[in-house]
Amino acid sequence: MEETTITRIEELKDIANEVRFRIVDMVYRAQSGHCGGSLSAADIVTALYFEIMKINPAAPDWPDRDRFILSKGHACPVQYAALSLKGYFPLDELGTFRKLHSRLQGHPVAGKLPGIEVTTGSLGIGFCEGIGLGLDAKLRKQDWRVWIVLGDGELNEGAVWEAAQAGSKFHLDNVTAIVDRNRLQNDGFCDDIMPIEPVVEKFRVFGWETYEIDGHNMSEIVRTLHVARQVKGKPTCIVARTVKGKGVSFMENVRDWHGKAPNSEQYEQAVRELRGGRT
Ligand SMILES: Cc1ncc(C[n+]2csc(CCOP(=O)(O)OP(=O)(O)O)c2C)c(N)n1
Ligand SMILES: [Mg+2]
Repeated sequence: MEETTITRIEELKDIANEVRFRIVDMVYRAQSGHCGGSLSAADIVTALYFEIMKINPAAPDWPDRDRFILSKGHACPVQYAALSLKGYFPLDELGTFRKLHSRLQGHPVAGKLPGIEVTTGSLGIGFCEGIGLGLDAKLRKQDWRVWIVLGDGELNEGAVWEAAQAGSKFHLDNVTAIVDRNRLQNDGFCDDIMPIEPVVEKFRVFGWETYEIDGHNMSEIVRTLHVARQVKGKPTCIVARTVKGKGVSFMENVRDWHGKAPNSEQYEQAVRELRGGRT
């Protein structure tokens, strides 16, 4: 199995922090967008783009590339930040987020921006498309993999569970889903809106290999993603315990920060916390 060195883990933590700064900066400049669920997924998305996935920013349509799907499309600032830092498009373009005619719309649009495989935003759909892509790879005997990030509130969508059944029926060991288990959705705590527990057991009885991890522990994330690649005969679900708004103290675990832009004082405080004040 592949190993990631301690030095590399430290580099990945730094990249995740830069991703977090870009998220807050993008939403602040647009005065619109979703900070909370972008920040909670920053460590997971960084590990995927910068350590795990077989991708090439210089050839975004390379046929053998791994496919990444942000099924919780509202959290696209995290994907846009990772894509630009990885070199898919210039960092300056992040400043066009949510502007008219921008390639960086409020939800990811396939075919508009290099690196976006699937249009998402309607919760549940990206996961279903990911299962379809995994089946496509199997039928065509391709060895690329599908990595899907979905929200815990998103699991309220019935279609997720229909697709989960198909994933195990077709033995899609080329599919890994990571649930960003931040316990919040936009209207409140998942436990109050529509509880999903016992979520790990649910995926297990649906025929998936399951893991539960700390979604902010970079070495645990990377190690588990490496392990997921080795699973044979069934898809893998990693339930990652996270904090919504992670990294910006006043956003952490606060429902309001699901889809709100910081004002200038809040932005400055966030930049101090994430970057010691450097913009
Ligand atoms: C089908 C569908 N229903 C409702 C919404 C509106 N909506 C946008 S985000 C969201 C909450 C999602 O919560 P979760 O999946 O937990 O995301 P996160 O906490 O990671 O932001 C809802 C209900 C939507 N985008 N799609
Ligand atoms: Mg959530």
